[in-house]
Amino acid sequence: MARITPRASFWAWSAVAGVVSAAVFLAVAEILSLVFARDGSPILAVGGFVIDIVPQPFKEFAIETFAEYDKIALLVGLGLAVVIASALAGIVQFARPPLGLVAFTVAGVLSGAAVLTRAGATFISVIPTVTATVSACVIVRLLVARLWTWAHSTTRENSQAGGVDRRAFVRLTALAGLSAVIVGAGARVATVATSSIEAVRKALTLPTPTTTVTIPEGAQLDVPGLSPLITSNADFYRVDTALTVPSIDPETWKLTIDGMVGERIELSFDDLVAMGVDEYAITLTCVSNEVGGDLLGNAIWLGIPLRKVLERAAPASDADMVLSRSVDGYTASTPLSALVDDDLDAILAIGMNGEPLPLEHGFPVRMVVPGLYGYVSATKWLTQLTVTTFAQDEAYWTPRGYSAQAPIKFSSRIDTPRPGTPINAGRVPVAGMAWAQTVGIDRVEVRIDDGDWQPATLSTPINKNTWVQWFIEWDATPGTHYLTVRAVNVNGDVQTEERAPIAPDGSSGWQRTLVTVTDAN
Ligand SMILES: Nc1nc2c(c(=O)[nH]1)N[C@H]1C(S)=C(S)[C@@H](COP(=O)(O)O)O[C@H]1N2
Ligand SMILES: [Mo]
Repeated sequence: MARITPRASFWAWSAVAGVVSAAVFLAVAEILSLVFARDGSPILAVGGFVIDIVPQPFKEFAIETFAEYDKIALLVGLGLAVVIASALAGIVQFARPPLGLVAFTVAGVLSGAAVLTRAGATFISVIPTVTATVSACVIVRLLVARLWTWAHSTTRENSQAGGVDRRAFVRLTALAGLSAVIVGAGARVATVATSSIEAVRKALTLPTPTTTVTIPEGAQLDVPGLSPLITSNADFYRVDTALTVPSIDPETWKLTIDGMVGERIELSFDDLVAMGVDEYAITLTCVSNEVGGDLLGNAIWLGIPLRKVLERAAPASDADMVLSRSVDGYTASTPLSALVDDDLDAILAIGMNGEPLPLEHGFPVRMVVPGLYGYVSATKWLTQLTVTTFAQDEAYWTPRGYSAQAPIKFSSRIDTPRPGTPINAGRVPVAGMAWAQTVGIDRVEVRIDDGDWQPATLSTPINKNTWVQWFIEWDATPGTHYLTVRAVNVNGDVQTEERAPIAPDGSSGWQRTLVTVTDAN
């Protein structure tokens, strides 16, 4: 008796053929981009494109939900979309050839377009995608044709031919799938392993600074649960639009200063270092930091004042903005006045806490400007400074719902006790951080429930550009309590109670923490 294969299983197999063809697409694209177009990987290009076009609320949702795993979540989501779409492509190729080929071609064209939107892409960058599209079309056509042969032989009730055709199809599908996985994964691993910039970074010796930062006596309070005064590189927050961290060799790196300048100049890494480096303690803050959030960090940066660097190009007097550009195309708009101000240490940083900049924090050169949110000032993987005007140019986030100019709103936060942690009645330290870059914190006040504002003890500030620590000792009584904190800056301004969301120019309001105190006995 002939064993008739049920119709449904052919649909399932056609879906498998589609997915295997998509795997072939990715494998071919990965191996070719490894060999001759590092920026040609369509999956990364599509991911990068999605990051640039998704509306801001989705980005915020992603950052909130997945935290530092936001990019992995994006890749997993893209992967799922690819599996579903390619399964459908296989099915339509089985049902209505050559619709599957049309689907793969459309996907190929869209991926190619995404590759071309990436900064620095040339027409060579699309060769991997084009070749991959052709390969996927050939494979899906071949596999589905085999599937047809098998489907026909089983309906002819010829069990022997049916078995042979089934084996031929399954064998070819398995072979294509397996080779794709091996080649694709191998190419990706090789790409990562051969990007030797981490080794270059490790081998780099930083120049000795002319002046160093002295941490004053009493700068660091000893309270459990309080953030350290200097944030370690490993714990430093990271925010950027880069799906893969750019690899830049300091040997070939250069900075171009152009636009409204007396002289367009180019500086190598060595030119920059030769200008002399100093240490600067500066607290960097992200505009996406919610009240009480942890998207800020304090580091000792090794760098060169931007005013010295810009001076060489002689900016025009009617310019009012510097558009800084990263190798990956990201841009920030910084007021020219902030970068040439003698009293403000806006720097090009090459070191962070005694090491060359970590790759994810902008290796080899980034900007750090005291008092301005990172998105308008702290360009990582810096490659170009264009002197221009706010009227003429706009930066990455400006058309995406954020202000072109954004000074940091001074603020304060409670690190301990954390909401929800059980507390025993008695003496409880309440402590946290406060920052008012370029101005300085005068005092911090804490309120328990609706009581009076009590002055907190402050740590000795390193300088006006860094955060300070504060603490009070609270005699906690059983029950639930609200702890509220606010800062007063050196100008005498009191931190505003008025709540603002992070868009368009940073959050505001007082942090209020609910804690539950239980009787120790
Ligand atoms: N090239 C590049 N530089 C960038 C960004 C970016 O997306 N790309 N993000 C900026 C933002 S929004 C912030 S808050 C800081 C964060 O710097 P960090 O990741 O070193 O903490 O980098 C800034 N520099
Ligand atoms: Mo940011």
